[in-house]
Order: sequence, then structure tokens, then C-alpha cells
Amino acid sequence: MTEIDIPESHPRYESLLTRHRIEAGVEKGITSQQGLIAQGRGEAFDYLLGEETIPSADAAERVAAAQLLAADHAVLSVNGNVAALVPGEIVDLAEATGADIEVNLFNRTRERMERIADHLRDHGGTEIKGLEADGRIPGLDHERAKVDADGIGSADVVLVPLEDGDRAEALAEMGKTEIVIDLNPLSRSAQSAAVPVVDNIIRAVPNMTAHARELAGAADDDLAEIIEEFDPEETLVAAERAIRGGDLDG
Ligand code: PTJ
Repeated sequence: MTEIDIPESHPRYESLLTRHRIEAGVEKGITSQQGLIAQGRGEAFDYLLGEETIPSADAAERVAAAQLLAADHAVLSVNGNVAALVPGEIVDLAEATGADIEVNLFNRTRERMERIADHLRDHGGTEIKGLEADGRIPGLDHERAKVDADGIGSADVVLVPLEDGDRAEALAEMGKTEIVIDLNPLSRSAQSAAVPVVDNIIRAVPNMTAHARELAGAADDDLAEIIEEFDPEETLVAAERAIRGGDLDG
């Protein structure tokens, strides 16, 4: 099935398009087969959230944009699912915030790292980090600990979408300000984030870019105030409330 085969009028158009992108990602050797399972898990939560950006997620996306703009060195981490779903949108977010892009995989292989870096370049990315692998995240086994020393290794703010719990916790323990995009508000990744964004990555990343463009001229004090006022716990509670009380028709 190609993207054009799905009629836009279909009530689950976005969900089917997303599935297609993940499937195509696996076929291209970008996304791991486990990525299909991760997507299914995410979809279940998205369904319960009404497949829309709830107000608390929009607020978190604005805070995430402020964090990326205020950072000394921000890095956007890209895995196989992120590369399949939002390659051009990640490049746009990097441009809007001055962040670096780094490929960082749970199931790391040299071949998939290179394919993802090429795919991001095809979507307008210029400098793609991750292949040097000359830095380490303490407390993780060898392959999963690898990062670029001048990328995630030295970043003060990192965006880690769809991250596995161990790595999210280890990055937070390194003192990094972590922005996590994860549709499951109960996941360890969302729980360990300074800014948990409980939203589908396909909506979250473009919305962060829109907020970043709107905040681009903001004074440092204004960005600091937006960051200061944010409570991650409240955001997680709001998402859980939306899941429990949401309209399940449709
Ligand atoms: O490409 P790799 O090797 O780095 O592997 C990437 C995956 C995602 C396969 C790997 O990190 C993994 O197994 O992740 P988990 O532990 O399944 O966690 C993925 C989380 O992302 C889950 O909590 C899902 O609910 C969530 N998720 C899945 N799809 C989306 C999502 N969150 C936001 N948007 C999505 N589209």
C-alpha cells in the first residue's frame, strides 16, 4: 500500500498512514522489527487519548521548544521509528532551535545507523551525529551506551522520542534535561523526563517547531519563566485523566 492508496476521508487516515510509514521503514532497513511492536503499543494509547494533541501535551510541547531554544547545546536523538515517521520534521525542528541531530539506536547496527543518517540527509539534514560513538552513557551495557562525545555526550538538553526506559533513566542521571515524547504516560521514560510530552510523535514534533518559531525572538528571562512554571507531574496526571475519562467512541 502506498500513501496515496489511503483515502484522506478514511476515519483512521492518520493512523493508517503512520502504520504504512513504519512498514516502509522496516522494508528500507531503517526501522527494526521491534519498531512495529512499539508502534502498536503507541497506537493503543493514542486511541485512548482521542488521537489528538490534548491541551496538557500542547503546553508541554511549548515548554520543550523553550528548553531547546534556551539550551547551550541541544541534541535531538533519532531512532528507527523516529526516522521512519518524521524525518523532515526532525530536520525542521533542528533548524528552528539550533539543535544537533544524533542517530541513537536501541538495537544498534552500523548498517542501520548509516541508513538512517542517509535518510535524514535525504530529508535535508546536513550534519548527522552518532556514527563516531566516542562517548558513553554510564550504567548501560556496551552497545546501548554509545553516543557521540560532542553530541549527546556533551549536550545539556536532549530530546529522546520513543526511548527505552533504561536509557531515559541513565541520561537523566547524567544530569541532562530530558524531553521525552511517549504516548504512554506510565512508561519509565515519560516518568524520568523533565518534560514529558504525551502525544504522537507525528503531531508533537511539528507542533514543537511551530512553538519554537513563535518563541524565537523571546528574551532569555521569558524562556526561563516558561521552563520554571512547568510541572512534569501535572502533565502526566492530566494525560492519565484524559485516558480514563476520554471519549472512547470512534
Ligand atoms: O530503532 P531502535 O533500535 O532504537 O528501536 C526503537 C524502539 C522504539 C523499537 C525501541 O526503543 C523500543 O523497543 O521502545 P519501547 O520500549 O517499545 O518504547 C517505545 C515507547 O514509545 C512506548 O512507550 C510507546 O507507547 C511509545 N510510542 C510508540 N509509538 C509512538 C510512541 N510515542 C509517541 N508517538 C508514537 N508514534
